Amino acid sequence: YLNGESKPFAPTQQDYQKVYDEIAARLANETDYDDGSYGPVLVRLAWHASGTYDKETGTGGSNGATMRFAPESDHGANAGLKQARDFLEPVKAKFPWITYSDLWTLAGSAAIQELGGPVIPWRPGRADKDVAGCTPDGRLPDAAKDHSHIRDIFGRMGFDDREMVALIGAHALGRAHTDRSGYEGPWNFSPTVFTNEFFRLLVEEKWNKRKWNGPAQFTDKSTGTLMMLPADMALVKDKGFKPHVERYAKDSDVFFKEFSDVYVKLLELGVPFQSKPEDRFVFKTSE
Ligand code: DDH
Repeated sequence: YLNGESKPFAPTQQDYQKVYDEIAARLANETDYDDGSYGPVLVRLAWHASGTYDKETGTGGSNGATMRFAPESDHGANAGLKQARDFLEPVKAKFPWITYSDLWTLAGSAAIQELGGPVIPWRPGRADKDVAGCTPDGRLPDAAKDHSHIRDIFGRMGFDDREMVALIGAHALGRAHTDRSGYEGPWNFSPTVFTNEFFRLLVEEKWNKRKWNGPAQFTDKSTGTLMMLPADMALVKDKGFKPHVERYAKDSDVFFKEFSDVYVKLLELGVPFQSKPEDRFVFKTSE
């Protein structure tokens, strides 16, 4: 067996907490990256691993970690996520009993908590698949598109309007990179802290089309240093989405609660758990 003992190793919540702690320690130590944290790109890895889910066919989702393989690793939407996968390799080496699918989703949960976000209860149960499990290209959202595209993509995963808006609030974290998506810049001034700033700025700031040679994106009138994607702006143009943007802009607690619920749901799409929802672990955040 993997742990060198004669009985099969059945990891407990404590064992998974050790994995969490290792990820948290690496996040604290590896600050020579982007805005000082790998956290945002870990959140995106967990999302892109999960967001391929199709409720009709039951295919895709976090169960499989098929982004390890081409063609899925080469899908345009996944550009840059090798940084996140490589960041987690030493964790996998230290805890070889965890599947990549569990590790990537646990890392998403850990990153949100370590960056000051809500608790993201998590449970194990994902198995890795081989290259044959790769999902077709085109299942993740296209930033150049509008509200109807967002509803198509997230509707296919089984989410409603409120859940779609809450999920996209993850754009409080991180930034766009010209060498990955072609877009450029952070959504707010604290891209390594989980907040409701994305929504507040979406509502309160004036956003103009950026004048540049890159893809169409928006920039804030006040400083010209922040950005919104066309798909972000769709959230304030659409009647079904906008009320939720306004609720989250006004009330950070409500956003944290609703984000936690929907991110948990995202990470569990299509996973054949033996455990029950009430068996989820709540990990201790580092000091
Ligand atoms: Fe996103 N996202 N995302 N996103 N996303 C990008 C970065 C990050 C879209 C497009 C982009 C979600 C939804 C959408 C994060 C989390 C989440 C980038 C920039 C693009 C483009 C990539 C780059 O250049 O590095 C679109 C379109 C949608 C949509 O819904 C219509 C959701 C649901 C999440 C989530 O986590 C639940 C995070 C975090 C980042 C920052 C990554 C980084 O490296 O920093």
